[in-house]
Amino acid sequence: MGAQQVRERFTELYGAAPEGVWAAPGRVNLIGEHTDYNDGFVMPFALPHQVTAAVSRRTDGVLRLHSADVEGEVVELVLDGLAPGTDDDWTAYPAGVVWALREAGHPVTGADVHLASTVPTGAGLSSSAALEVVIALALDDLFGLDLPRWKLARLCQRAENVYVGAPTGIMDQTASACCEEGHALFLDTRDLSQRQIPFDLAAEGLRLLVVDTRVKHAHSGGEYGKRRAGCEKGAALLGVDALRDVAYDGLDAALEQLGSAEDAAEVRRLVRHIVTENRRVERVVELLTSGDVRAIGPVLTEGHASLRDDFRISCPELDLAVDTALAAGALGARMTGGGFGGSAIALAEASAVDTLTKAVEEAFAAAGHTAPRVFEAVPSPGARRLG
Ligand code: GAF
Repeated sequence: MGAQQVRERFTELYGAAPEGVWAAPGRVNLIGEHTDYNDGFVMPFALPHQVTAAVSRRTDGVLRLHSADVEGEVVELVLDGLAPGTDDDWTAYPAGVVWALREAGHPVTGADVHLASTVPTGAGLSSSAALEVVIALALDDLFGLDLPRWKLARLCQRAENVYVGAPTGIMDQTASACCEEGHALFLDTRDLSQRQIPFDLAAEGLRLLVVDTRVKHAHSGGEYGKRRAGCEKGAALLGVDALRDVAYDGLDAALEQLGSAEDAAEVRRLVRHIVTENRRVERVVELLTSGDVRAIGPVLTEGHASLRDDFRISCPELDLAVDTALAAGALGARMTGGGFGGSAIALAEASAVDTLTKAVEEAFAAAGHTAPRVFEAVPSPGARRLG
């Protein structure tokens, strides 16, 4: 939805024009899955799909929220009453950001907000991070906080971890806050150092397709937390701060150290995924910076096998999307995001896009799955003020 429409709706709802309009995008993760809470590497890029927010300041300690995407009236919350676990619907994300900003000592005294999103929800494309980041950026601007982008991302992550109660890492919020058009973001989640890696698919005659399987996922459910706990157990057993500290060359020794007991098998699989996935991110960075874009395909596909077999977070629809895309000529394909549903991505020659899309749609129909949503992902700008 355009900035003008969001501005007009805000004016209708609140009786005065907003002070400004901001946008923050969803993301696709190219490679580096579940590595972010292991201090590892990730490589997302921003989608053109975004959350747009019209916002004005208030001085009376009240937060008013309205979304074009959710039925219902304006929701009114008192800032002093905001506390983790008190909201269990979409308002927890913006309210959580306000809570996190205030808890960190930033003088936010209230706001009126109207939102509209084009990021599919529950599709593994970071609709919640986009919602958090657009609020954080708007309040940062309006209250003159002047926080660096990485810090806004950290506060949004805190909102999600503590206020909403989802034990996620830092990737999605940083992607939404820091990505740049035409680039993928190589992020070291240990020290948050970043490199913008040029990723201009069109110039190479390539396309990246997203297949939203329409299988909804949620990170506040138990499986994401179980994987995280398993990785932390692996790090503790290996005597390292985080699995990031297990070198690729030392993987065999680490797996041996974990032993072969039945109950060690799961931790061994998790460790193997994280260590090999960090290596895959480095590999993709090397290939992209040397201009060998097509060669990242097999690395992406290898990442899918690791998520399916070692991390065990794929599902039949994601596997079908990946297998069908590969059989129809994709250079590489993998699930993207947290898993247990959501989206897959496929890298393909521009000339193969129609065949591939048709093949995936037909395979889903034949398997009796809900029709997937297939679209092209173009590396787009990160969060910004629109007016
Ligand atoms: C979700 C989480 F929010 C991220 O922090 C990350 O762990 C991702 O799953 C898996 O890579 O999107």
